[in-house]
Amino acid sequence: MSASASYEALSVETLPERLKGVAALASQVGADHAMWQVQEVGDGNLNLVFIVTGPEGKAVVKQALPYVRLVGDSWPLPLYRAFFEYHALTRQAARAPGSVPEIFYFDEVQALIVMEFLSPHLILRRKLIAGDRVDGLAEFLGKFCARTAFRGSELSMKSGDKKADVALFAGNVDIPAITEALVFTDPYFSAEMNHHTEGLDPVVKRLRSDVELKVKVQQALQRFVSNTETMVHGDLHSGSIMSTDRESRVIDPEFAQYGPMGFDIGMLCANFLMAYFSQPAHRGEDLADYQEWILGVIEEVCATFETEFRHLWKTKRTGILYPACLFEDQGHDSSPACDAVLAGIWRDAWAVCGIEMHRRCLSLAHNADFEDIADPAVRAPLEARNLLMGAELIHEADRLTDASAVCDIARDFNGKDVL
Ligand code: SR1
Ligand code: MG
Repeated sequence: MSASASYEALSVETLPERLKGVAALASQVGADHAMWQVQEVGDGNLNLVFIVTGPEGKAVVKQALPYVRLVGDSWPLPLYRAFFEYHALTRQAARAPGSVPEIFYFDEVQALIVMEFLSPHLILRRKLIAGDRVDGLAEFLGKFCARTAFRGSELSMKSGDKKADVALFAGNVDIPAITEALVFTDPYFSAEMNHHTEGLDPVVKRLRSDVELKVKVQQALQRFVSNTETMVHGDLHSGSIMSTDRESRVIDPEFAQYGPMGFDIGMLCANFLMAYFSQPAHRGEDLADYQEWILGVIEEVCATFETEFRHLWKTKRTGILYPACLFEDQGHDSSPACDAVLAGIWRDAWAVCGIEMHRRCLSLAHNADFEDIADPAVRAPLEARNLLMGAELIHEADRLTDASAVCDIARDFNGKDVL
């Protein structure tokens, strides 16, 4: 495919002919493109995702569409998001080695990335709905969040490099705008694309009339748009993680931007909490055990994040922030400064966590954890627990001591009839 050809969406039929000249793809699957079998497997909200199978192996071809797939061409979306996804993947690979799929090829004009086919990995959200456990999941995710948060900030980066990267990612305008609207704004009024489960009206009314809550959410949005602390994945939910029974990778960073260090871990914990609250509709006898396993993952993700962040603080603090010349070199302990930075991260994280719990039940893009529950009479009370806990997290974000306190709140809501 010529690099100068104008953009054209691929199809199962056209892909072999159009990509036969991409050596990086041929070297993965085999050179004879007549032998390639192509499946389109994209189940996300935005893109085309093809699995190409050839005599020598498999690869994934991900291509952006010029509109939001979930909605259709009435909602145009720039192709340049593939550029930011590609650059985010290269940074995540450098900052948290082994955490993302290997990238073989990027074509900016065609907005496509050829990457490693992960097998036998499945989307984590599907595994959580099925009741599967993943060894090492919490340690992997805690380290991913801590390493990308720390190494994408001036705690680690040279000031000039950080500024250049912030400037580069500032070009990713329309994708973060989706988050600004769908995550931080739409849940709190009757926005056009919103929908929620029948029966939830009293809870929705309560949230939308809570002015203090709306102020706290707007404060979180203000930090999201103006605080360029680190490069965040920007959409780190259980649909952006692929796992086997013992190995995981993070995918899909097209929402990457420079933002608050607590954003990713907050969104991630929200998705585990939604998995937790939805379990009564998915499990039988093993319900209590499995729910406790999920809470254990949340606690371990957060504990690993703290341990890894403190370790990086002690051993890799090479940036302009909290330099050794002001602390260790003068015989002054910098741990209280690290404690204060972590306290700010958790404050942001728990607010984002509550907001994500709201948007997945009230805004446009819901999640399968709840959506797969066919009966609204079963779904609504589970979503209500989730929504009210989300509000408590937003209100209490400054005061929450740690993840075990958050898990205790979840246990409390899980035992209540709130609708
Ligand atoms: C219109 S895009 C809706 C959602 O899908 C993505 O995965 C993000 O979560 C976004 O908010
Ligand atoms: Mg995605």
